Amino acid sequence: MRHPKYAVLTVATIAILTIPVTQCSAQSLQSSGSLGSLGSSSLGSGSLGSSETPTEDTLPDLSVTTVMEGLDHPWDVVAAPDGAVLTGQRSGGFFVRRGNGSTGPVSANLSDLYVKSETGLMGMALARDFGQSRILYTCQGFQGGGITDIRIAAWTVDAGWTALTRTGTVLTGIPVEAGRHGGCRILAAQDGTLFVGTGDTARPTVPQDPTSLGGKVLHINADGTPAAGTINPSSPVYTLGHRNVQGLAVQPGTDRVYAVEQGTGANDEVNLLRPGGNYGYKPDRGLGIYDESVPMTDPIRVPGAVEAVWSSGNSTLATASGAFVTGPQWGAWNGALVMGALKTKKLVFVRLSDDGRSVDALTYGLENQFGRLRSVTPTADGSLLVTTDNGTNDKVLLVTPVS
Ligand SMILES: [Ca+2]
Repeated sequence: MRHPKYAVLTVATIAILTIPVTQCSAQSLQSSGSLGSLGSSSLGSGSLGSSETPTEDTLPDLSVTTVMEGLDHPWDVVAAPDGAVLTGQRSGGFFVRRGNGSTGPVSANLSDLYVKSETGLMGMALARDFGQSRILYTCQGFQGGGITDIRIAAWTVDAGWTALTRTGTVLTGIPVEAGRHGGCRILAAQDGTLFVGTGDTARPTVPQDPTSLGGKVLHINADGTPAAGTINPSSPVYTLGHRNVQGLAVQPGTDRVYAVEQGTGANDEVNLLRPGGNYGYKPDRGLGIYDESVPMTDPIRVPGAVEAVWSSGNSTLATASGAFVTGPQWGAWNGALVMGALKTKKLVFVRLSDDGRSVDALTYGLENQFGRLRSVTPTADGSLLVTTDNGTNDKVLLVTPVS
């Protein structure tokens, strides 16, 4: 019998939709309703252990503003210190809303962008010293000179947010096949290093192959060399045994790095990363076959596999990103990890235990209000930027809790 450790909580609601972008018309949104349709089978990981007393911690009402719209699969979004918000479409093209409110494209040479299926222009991160350096990193499909891979590019952007200029290639050789499970998330750590979450390209041996950069979390210096603490000093592989890492976040006030993966037919995962950890995905049970019936974490076939901090149980939500929300405006959810969910079209908030190794509470926001939700990025004032992934009139949203 399964006993989800976290509570089934009172509904999160959306209160207000304000539209600053010229073409929009205001509309009111209704409450997202009861979570009653989500039984415990949808909510929990049996690995979380004993039940505990449900809490009644309600997520604050969420005010939602459209920052940009009319986009095609904006994968990631970053918030700059000058108030600019930049997104990139998976199919190519950067778009900005500047601090002065003006919006528009940002020119960039993406002539070598490889776009196929889930792969294209994906993760973005501002360098920690962006205010001085104006450096942006992207993770993108590449095709040129007979090579097709996924790589990390470095760019600088001008003060007026009109043009991105490619300054170099930080890392090459992240594998790509037909585009499925291409990853790819970039996390700029406080010390200037980069964590990179990659996908396994839907090939059976990639996640457990220490020589492949697919199905891994990589840790590199800004020049692309392996950061200290990787499994092999000559390799950027930091952790292995992943399916498709699409969320990476550092917990504020700690040095804990969490990774978010989409499950197969079950068990989306939140994982607490530790150097050298093997997270137990091994889809090579049949020779040459990508066997997605294997567990997301398989301690039998992967001895020592690191169990997930949280998993979604018998179904998947399709968690595609992760970030921590901070500030008293989030009430009882101050400090929670939030994930964008594609299939189930909502934000998923989980509150971690003090030791960071389990989840104490879970709730949802924006359910079925804006379609599939891809990325979540905190802003300096504690709000949350969210990208939609619907393929038609996609948006960047600004989500602010209302006390
Ligand atoms: Ca796992």
